Amino acid sequence: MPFFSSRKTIFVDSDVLIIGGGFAGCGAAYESRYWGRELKIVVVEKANIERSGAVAHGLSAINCYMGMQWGENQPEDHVRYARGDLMGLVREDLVYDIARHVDATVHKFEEWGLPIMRDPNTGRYLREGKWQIMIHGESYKPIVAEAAAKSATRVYNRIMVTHLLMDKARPGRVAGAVGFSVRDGNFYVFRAKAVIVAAGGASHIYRPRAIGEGTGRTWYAPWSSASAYGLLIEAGAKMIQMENKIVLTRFKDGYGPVGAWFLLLKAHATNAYGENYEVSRFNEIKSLVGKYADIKPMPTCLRNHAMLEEIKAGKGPIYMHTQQVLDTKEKEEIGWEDFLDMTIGQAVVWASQNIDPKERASELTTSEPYVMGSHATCSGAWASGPDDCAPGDYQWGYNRMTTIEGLFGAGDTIGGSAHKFSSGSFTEGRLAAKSAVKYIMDLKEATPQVDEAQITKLAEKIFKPLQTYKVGRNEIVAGTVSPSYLLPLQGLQRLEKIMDEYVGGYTTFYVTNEHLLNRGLELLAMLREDLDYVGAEDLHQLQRAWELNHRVLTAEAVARHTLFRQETRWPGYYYRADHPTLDDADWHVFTASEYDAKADQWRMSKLPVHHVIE
Ligand code: SFD
Ligand code: AMP
Repeated sequence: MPFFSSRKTIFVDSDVLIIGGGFAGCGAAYESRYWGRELKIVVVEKANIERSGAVAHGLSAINCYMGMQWGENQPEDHVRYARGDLMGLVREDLVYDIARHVDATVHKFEEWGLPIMRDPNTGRYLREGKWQIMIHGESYKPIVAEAAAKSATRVYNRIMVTHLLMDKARPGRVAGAVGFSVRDGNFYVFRAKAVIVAAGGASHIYRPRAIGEGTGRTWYAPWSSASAYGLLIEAGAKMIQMENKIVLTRFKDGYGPVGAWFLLLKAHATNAYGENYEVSRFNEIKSLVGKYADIKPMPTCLRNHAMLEEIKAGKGPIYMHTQQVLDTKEKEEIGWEDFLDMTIGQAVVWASQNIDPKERASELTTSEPYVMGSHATCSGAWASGPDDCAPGDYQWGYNRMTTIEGLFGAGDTIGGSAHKFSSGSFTEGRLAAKSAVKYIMDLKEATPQVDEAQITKLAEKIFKPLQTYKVGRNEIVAGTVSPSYLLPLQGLQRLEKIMDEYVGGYTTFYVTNEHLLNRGLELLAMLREDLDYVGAEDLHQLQRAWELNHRVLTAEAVARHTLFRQETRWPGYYYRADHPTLDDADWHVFTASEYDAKADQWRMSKLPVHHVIE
């Protein structure tokens, strides 16, 4: 094993190990220190926490803020909102838990230097909408990361975590994680008493609309590579709602978000003939989803659905009428800053296509699907809830602990609680950390034992793509097609094509059925076999290889859950053409899966949806 034996193995012991220093990871680091003054708290991050994760480039709004100090909203209201938007299915205990603590998080952000816009008339935070507030957020991530860096004992940047480790003595318990440095190629073994996975959601599971050199342009960050799910699935954690992928309505080509335009600037969208399609299609939507069509505001998936039907009917392009609302200098500034803070590419589209938003409308379209746990969607791990408000069967230990002992999660990692966004993800990181520290204190045990033989085997596996490339490269004189390996990018493109064509991507208008899904699963199985032959030219490509592994495992979970749920619960996110309507009698439930890596088998089940808020 030449590629492994020539590398240094570095062992790092900690009390709390946080995988991923994005929003949830930063929250976890901050709160671990608060409750565990003497503990060794380690953050391991594949990029650099100063500018990593979905918020790397900044944001222009905080989308989850109650405003309880001004009596604006109560946590119960937020549960009703998230439940309605997700067509009835959320973990109300988890949503409530975040909602009751999220304001305190936002106040911390302001204290740490985040400029939050104020309404000059009231002095309160400037509302974008009922739940959202506007920020000058280009430096949102560095501000939040600084607090995390000061809290952690040590932050290990540029280390890609590839696998979780289990306790040698107690196989159901987590013991740490392994990964490699993307800079010097050293192999890292992290041993910890409790692990918090906060490794973000997934883009590039589905073929993006952008092509060629623009392929990296997606709405969710291209570096959100499904590790939160891949790591957990491989370890056998129970996952839920993996079929609940999200499709976003976005400004065409730049993927600029629409919230500030609809809610703050009060712009409206029409088809090419000036018709308000959400109004004209209401009765049709009602016949599809019944009472769910009456929810206010109209659930995100149904808004997508109305738009998709217009496009299919040949009434596109769909236009956001920016020109009707930018009637003052202040509004024009807000419009531009919305993109410059968060999605600079959209401002570039305007500049490069001679679009002055105060002169003419801009096109909207729907994105490719993403897998996330923090937006208007809730894929992720099944987690134990808070002890004061979770129903009995939602509670088996510590808050936010997954079905694996000692393994916690937050942000995109945790399923069932939609509408957390940046502030809610940080808050959930805090909640997970508080209970992880309690778990460690209660346990009073030494660091779990890891299996040396397992570690050596993993190391060989992790570095194998470098060897595969080095040997196989000799068989070709030019180009990238080799008889002995496939490159990470080739694997990624194959994955995206399978998911797009068989599991409801944009080229099929998000439609799939049992036959397509079964064929997709066959093709995914072949892709998984081929992952043993990925070749990596350098450490950067080695990271791509492991990101691909996490994406493929996540994609399989998505396909299996989509096959399992025999209804169309979220038209506009995806359609089961063979079960075209919503079916509350059989499917007012969470879908769950557990993967047994040794046997390579998936177990699917239903879990009850309890309504704890009226
Ligand atoms: O409007 C490993 N989001 C928005 N949230 C808001 O509050 N307001 C907005 O305005 C938002 N908008 C928005 C948003 C995201 C994006 C991309 C755009 C616009 C263009 C959503 C939030 O960003 C999101 O909810 C949170 O960031 C989720 O937090 P978290 O912690 O679950 O994910 P993360 O921040 O991406 O962090 C993950 C970290 O893990 C690292 N990582 N490290 C080591 N090993 C591995 N294998 C790893 N895999 C991943 C990552 O590098 C990262 O640091 S709007 O459009 O909705
Ligand atoms: P977006 O910019 O699309 O990510 O949206 C930001 C926030 O506004 C999220 O909380 C969305 O759910 C919400 N939102 C966006 N568009 C609308 C709309 N037309 N009606 C109600 N809420 C919306």
